[in-house]
Amino acid sequence: MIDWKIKDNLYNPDNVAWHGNKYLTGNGYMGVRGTLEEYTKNQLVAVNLAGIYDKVGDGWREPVNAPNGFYGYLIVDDEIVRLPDVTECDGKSDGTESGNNTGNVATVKCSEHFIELDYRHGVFTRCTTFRLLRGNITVRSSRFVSMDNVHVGAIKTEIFADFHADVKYVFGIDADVWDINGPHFDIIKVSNDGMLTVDAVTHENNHNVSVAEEVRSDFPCELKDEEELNKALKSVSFITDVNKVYEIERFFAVYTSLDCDNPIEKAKEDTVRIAGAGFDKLLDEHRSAWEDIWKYSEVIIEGDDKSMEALNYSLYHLHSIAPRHADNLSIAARGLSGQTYKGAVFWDTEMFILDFFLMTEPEVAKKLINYRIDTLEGAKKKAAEYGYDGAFYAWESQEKGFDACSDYNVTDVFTKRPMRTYFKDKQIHISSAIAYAIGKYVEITGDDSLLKEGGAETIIECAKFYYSALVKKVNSDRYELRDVIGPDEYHERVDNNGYTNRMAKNTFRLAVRVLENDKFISHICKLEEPNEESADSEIRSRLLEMFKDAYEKIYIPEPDSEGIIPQFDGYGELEDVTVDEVRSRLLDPKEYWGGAYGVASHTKVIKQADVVTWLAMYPQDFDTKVIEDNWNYYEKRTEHGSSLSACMYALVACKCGMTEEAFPLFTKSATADLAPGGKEWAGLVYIGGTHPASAGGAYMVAIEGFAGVEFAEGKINVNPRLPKNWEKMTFHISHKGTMYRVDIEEGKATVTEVDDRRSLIA
Ligand code: IFM
Repeated sequence: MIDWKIKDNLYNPDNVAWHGNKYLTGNGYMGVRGTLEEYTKNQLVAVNLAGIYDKVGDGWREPVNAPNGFYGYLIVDDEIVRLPDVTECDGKSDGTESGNNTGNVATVKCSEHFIELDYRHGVFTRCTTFRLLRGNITVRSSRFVSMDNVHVGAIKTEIFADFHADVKYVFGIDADVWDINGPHFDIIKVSNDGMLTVDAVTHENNHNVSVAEEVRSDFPCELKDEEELNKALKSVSFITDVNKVYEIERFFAVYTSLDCDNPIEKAKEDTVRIAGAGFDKLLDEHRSAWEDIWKYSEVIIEGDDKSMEALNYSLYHLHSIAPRHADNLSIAARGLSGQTYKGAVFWDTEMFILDFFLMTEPEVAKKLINYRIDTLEGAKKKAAEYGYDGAFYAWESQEKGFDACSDYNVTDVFTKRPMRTYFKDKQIHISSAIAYAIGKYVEITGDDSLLKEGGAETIIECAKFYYSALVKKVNSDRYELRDVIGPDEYHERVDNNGYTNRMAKNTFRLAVRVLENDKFISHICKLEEPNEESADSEIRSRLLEMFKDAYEKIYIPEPDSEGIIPQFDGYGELEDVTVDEVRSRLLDPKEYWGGAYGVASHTKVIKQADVVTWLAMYPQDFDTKVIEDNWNYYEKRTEHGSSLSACMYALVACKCGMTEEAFPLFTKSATADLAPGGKEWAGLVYIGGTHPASAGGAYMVAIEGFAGVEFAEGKINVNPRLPKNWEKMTFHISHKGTMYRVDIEEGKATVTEVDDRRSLIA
């Protein structure tokens, strides 16, 4: 059995960026990177906020990082003690030596250092012993951002030394935050008058981001104000008794003007209250909120602790970024790990993440879809801008459906010039993902309230969009979707991408079902103007006719004479080379493989699962032989350059009974944030972060792939094909308002209704 903890024992400055993601703690409102308290923006510290964005000058619009209330460092015998930072290290430190520091920063030897994450409860711990001239001093701290009250965080720091150390612990709120395209705060008001506070104002929309902080210690010490630019700081000073442990507790609260009218007052109020409660009580409440979350979401795998750890660690990340506190937020492609990918919501949420919440916490799934319903106006605006009808959702969606995707989303490594990319204009499959998600929500939960609350209208608008994008040659009877980009982003502006056409067909199907059901018609407000009843029924008939026709006639590529489904028109004529051959043609390792001149563009090598994503969604479209042949054909030609790729291949492999082939791909998805090696830098731009889609994909593989859970005719079917070491698997599935426990052993599954049902749909 696993202990629900991950730990890194040695200090290596090269891992600072990666560990920031790996050790992330979060509660859906904010994500705190797994960095040390003494770190600053130079080590990519971030308290990343959900749903609040800002733009400065020509930079990309991105989410705002709040001032960091966990900031603190130690001065011993008048010298700052800290680990050498990235810029001071040669990258070879093994945790026993430090680099040379400058100024009044002590040259220290660190004799012991570890960081640990309790991913059952979202608690981050660090412990470092510094070897100084007069003896050893240890700092041990544990911290969390509360799952019980998402605005607050708390940290307990314990300090002890084997000599009489003259200690000053400086702590507070660091408003000099890390920004990729900032600075986002035009005004930063700091105060250490009584309580520590920072009230910052964002550039674009004048949003206030306010943080307040209090300290508690139960030993005699001198409390003083400290001055540093853009930091609200105080210090406590004391002389240590030998080996006596000194505890300092700190509490902070964050509010923005999107949360309430007077965020600074609210932050102060919360801070007084939580400081009064104390660290241990807050920790208990936080832990019990996490236990509630795990009750129906943990997946037990007996016989393979590594897989159980990787899978539940992935689920930890999904829980940490789930917007439980809000009704109109979704999940960004890099979660709450920073500003990468503009903090924007992609198709990742609907196609890779949604299933986990649908099956374990449908209330959250509903919120994620609500974000799309709320941003329908933005999608309609985008469609109109591109000359389409209906709703063309943002490729990189921020608040109100604003598309943050730039026309120049990649910088050429050779010329350093921005390259025209077409993700925003041509990845039209995004709208179909939203319609698909609404359909799936209704199918799995049995709750059609979502359709009445905007879901039906959203489906219709997505169908209208595809209808307006259809192209028909004069002499042909079929409809096509031309000049698109499918999931494989290396091949831009292609015709009839099979995945896109198939997903559009599904959108037409859903729209027909909605229009045929009288129940929803009154909820599809204003099908079109005017909204009189007779006109409405005419419009309804016209839309029905259009969508039925489109459903029947949209062209869906068929397997060729070899059984291979062409990814798009003309794919078969491209150069057939291996992924390694394409890689060997790179002149620079950071060169972009796609676009007009990319090394992969004129070859059959693809970035990520494309046809195979279609097969994962609609295995019923083809017989197993075709699916297997296409899997074998495309897997060889896939770079897996996106973390969205491996899980789709694993899922399809399971559906063909190829468990052995699926297993390493499952592991790759489940360990995307656990194992080293992810892409972190593109030139000087940090592109790393956590990989929620990969985490959600790993869940899909475990539950829908290995365990073989399917929903058909209103029932749960379980056809297990577990990997060879998985002796037993236990998990819960929510279906149509009831929670079920699934136990799999020796190839047999037992599905039991859980007695203590809770209200599954809010
Ligand atoms: O949505 C994905 C896309 O499919 C590949 N590039 C990264 C995006 C965000 O994860």
